[in-house]
Amino acid sequence: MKSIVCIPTYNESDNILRIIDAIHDVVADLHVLVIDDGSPDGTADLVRRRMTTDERIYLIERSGKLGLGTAYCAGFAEALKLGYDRILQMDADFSHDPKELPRFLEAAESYDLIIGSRYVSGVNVINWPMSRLLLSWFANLYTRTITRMPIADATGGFKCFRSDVLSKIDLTAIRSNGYAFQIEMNYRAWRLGARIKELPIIFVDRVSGESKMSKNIVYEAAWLVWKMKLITIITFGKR
Ligand SMILES: Nc1nc2c(ncn2[C@@H]2O[C@H](COP(=O)(O)OP(=O)(O)O)[C@@H](O)[C@H]2O)c(=O)[nH]1
Ligand SMILES: [Mg+2]
Repeated sequence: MKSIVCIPTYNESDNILRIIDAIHDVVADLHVLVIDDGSPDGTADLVRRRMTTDERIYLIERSGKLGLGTAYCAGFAEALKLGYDRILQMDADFSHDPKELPRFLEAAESYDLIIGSRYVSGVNVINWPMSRLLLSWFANLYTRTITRMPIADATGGFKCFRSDVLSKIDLTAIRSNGYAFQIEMNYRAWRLGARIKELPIIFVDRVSGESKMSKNIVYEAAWLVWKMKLITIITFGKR
């Protein structure tokens, strides 16, 4: 089984090499694909330099900040093209603990989509302001209520797809970007009948660098949930 983890980056020069090292300390043969959006802080330069001595690392460089969703899609398409069987995703900022990676890989033996979940056993978020935690928690309640998708944490970004399911999702049709992107991918996988497993994880807010979260990301997700629901009703006549 060939596995790769996609890491989107925008101004992660404080984190990117440290996270790659931390990943390889845990799973030495896990390949890493960084998708950088022309970070002004030189994130891509650091990765490129490291690639000269480490064949486990790949880099996609895009011209500017084109958004998280399209960054993932570019990464997933490349990973599928390169023939990986398990395609993981995580953030560069240590909010997702690389020590969890073996659990994801093990779960991928029996599931098609594994989601690192902050809300599957209580609330496992450290150092977020209460306002952000409440927003995230209610966003998930909202998503679950409208879509009826049985996922406690549909907005998280620590996940693993088996390639057979990922390759059935039309990545070129995906337009959403922030939280909406995570919801849309889960929803599409779920509608395809993917076997989904939520693994409890602890999410720790970043220490270095800045968050790229914005209000628009929340509006986008709020609208997307209805859009997906309506498309499903129109296409399949199902609720
Ligand atoms: N390539 C790319 N990566 C991004 C973009 N926006 C955010 N990221 C990366 O996506 C991950 C999650 O973003 P972050 O700002 O930590 O979001 P938060 O944890 O929700 O506050 C980090 O690795 C960011 O560097 C983007 O527009 N393009
Ligand atoms: Mg973050």
